[in-house]
Amino acid sequence: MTQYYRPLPVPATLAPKDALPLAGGGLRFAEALVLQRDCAPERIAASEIPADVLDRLTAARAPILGCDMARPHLMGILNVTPDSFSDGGRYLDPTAAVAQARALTEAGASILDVGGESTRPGAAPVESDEEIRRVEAPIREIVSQLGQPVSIDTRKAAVAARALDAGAGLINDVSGFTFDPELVPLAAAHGVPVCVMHAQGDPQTMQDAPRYEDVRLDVYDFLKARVDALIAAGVPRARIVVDPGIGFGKTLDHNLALLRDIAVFHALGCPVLLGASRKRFIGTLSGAGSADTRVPGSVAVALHAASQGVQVLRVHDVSETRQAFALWRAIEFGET
Ligand code: HH2
Repeated sequence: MTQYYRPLPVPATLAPKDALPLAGGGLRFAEALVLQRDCAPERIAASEIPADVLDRLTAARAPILGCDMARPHLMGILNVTPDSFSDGGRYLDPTAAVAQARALTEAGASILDVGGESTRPGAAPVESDEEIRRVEAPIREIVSQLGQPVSIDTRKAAVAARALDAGAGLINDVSGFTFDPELVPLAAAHGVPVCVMHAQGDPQTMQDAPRYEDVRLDVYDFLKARVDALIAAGVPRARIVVDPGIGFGKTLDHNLALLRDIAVFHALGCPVLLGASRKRFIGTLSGAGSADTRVPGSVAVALHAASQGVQVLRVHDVSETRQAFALWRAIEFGET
């Protein structure tokens, strides 16, 4: 039976002397949980983890778009769509999009994630031409006016190609590079980093009845297979970011299980990205009905993820999340 290793991270100030660095960052771990299908987790010393897994858990990650992966970064969300669940219709005009990009940058976003197709549950697909029309001008303007790293949130090679030409530097695909067979070769040919996200089903039907044997381990296996496929196609591990895909074909319990054990994904040897901002499960748990009232819950999830060593947090509320991170890092790491 396959074993999966979920490190138990603590800040360096609280770690025992023999603790190891988690992904080359400021967190340490001296113990891990062994997760197995149909078995209770077992707690072991880090020294009992197989050497190849331990190497991937501890190795420093290469920078992504110039961002040092030894500390957490905020990826600001910029949806140039009429129908995104939180910011739909607000940034369709390129001038408004650039103004929001500037605000997100000033608030502390390291990367701006620009998307032209909503992938919220039930969303209808968008033709490539329309998606290109939405994202191309804003990306060109953001890169030329702000010089800020941009990722393109798309499932389509035609859209990604035009976005890269306009200055985007990372391809973020919520289908985990399974939707368009041309997207992997494009990423390899351009030598750009990618974010490979797990989703079960497509946006129109994914929330109908998602099912897993063990959501954490099923998602891990999917991401591992996609990382292996990307490496085989010429995208090295150092350029791959992994994301468990909160809300994409997941129930409330699935989302919570993934968040609780998110540190297991460090064993893939890639930076981990999390996108939970303002999503429906936060409303379900807190009673916050509209997306824009889910900021406190979103910040709580981002802080939890950062405490587990997640390197990139995809958020709408950059300023609020940054403030929470500043306090957390001052208390736990003595950074003032
Ligand atoms: N979530 C959304 C879109 N893109 N990309 C990654 N890597 N991870 C995510 O969790 C993720 C994502 C959905 O959120 P949003 O963009 O705010 O809404 P919409 O899909 O309605 O545009």
